[in-house]
Amino acid sequence: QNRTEDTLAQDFVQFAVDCGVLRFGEFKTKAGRLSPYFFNAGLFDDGAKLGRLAQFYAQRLLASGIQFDMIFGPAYKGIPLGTALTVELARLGHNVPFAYNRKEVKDHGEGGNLVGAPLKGRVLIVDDVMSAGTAVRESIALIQASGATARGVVIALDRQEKATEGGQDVNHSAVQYVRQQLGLQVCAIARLDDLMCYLERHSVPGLLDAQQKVRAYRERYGVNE
Ligand code: OMP
Repeated sequence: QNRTEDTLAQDFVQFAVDCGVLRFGEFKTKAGRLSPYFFNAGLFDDGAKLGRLAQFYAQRLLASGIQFDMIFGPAYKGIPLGTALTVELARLGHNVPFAYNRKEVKDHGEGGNLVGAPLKGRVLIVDDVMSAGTAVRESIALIQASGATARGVVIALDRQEKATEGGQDVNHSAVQYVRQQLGLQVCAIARLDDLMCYLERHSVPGLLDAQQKVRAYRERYGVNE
């Protein structure tokens, strides 16, 4: 696939910029890297934006051919994303069960930390961003502990940067690790390459050197693929 002609990804980057979800400046990532861009999925913050976002996820997911029996949205951000995607898939004629977890283990009522449909069969994880890969590993462990199989991951943005292991940078990305070492299928609506392609054609108001900064970041922390 020629990523420079990936119109779905370009439309998505534009949509994320328009929503203020994708911003340029100086941000610290969870892995402690100083990033010239940040994707904050929490700012898909009204019904129309969430509906449009779900369409992007569904389109990418259905085109990927990943086979799954149910959807899992990891707390916190994966919950609205998974919900919106599940509703959109049902609208398109693919009704599947949905589950999510809570971070705090409940000791009364129904107990446990899983909510929704029982975790079983081939599970698709829905999340926002993969950077160093910490979040997705937690979801996979949780799914396995329930006796289900983590089959794939769909994310909005693949930052295509070096994963970390024991606090050290390694030479593969989290997405590469999940694909190659864990054998899961991964699809992303857009990746850092698409973002760079977008920056070649669009200027960022108030920021002359966004393209240069993102390129330098990719050189320092990015992986080859
Ligand atoms: P990893 O767990 O290192 O893969 O980082 C993924 C998480 O980092 C996401 O689920 C977010 O909580 C956060 N994040 C973003 O939301 N957007 C970004 O652009 C970058 C990060 C990040 O901190 O790396």
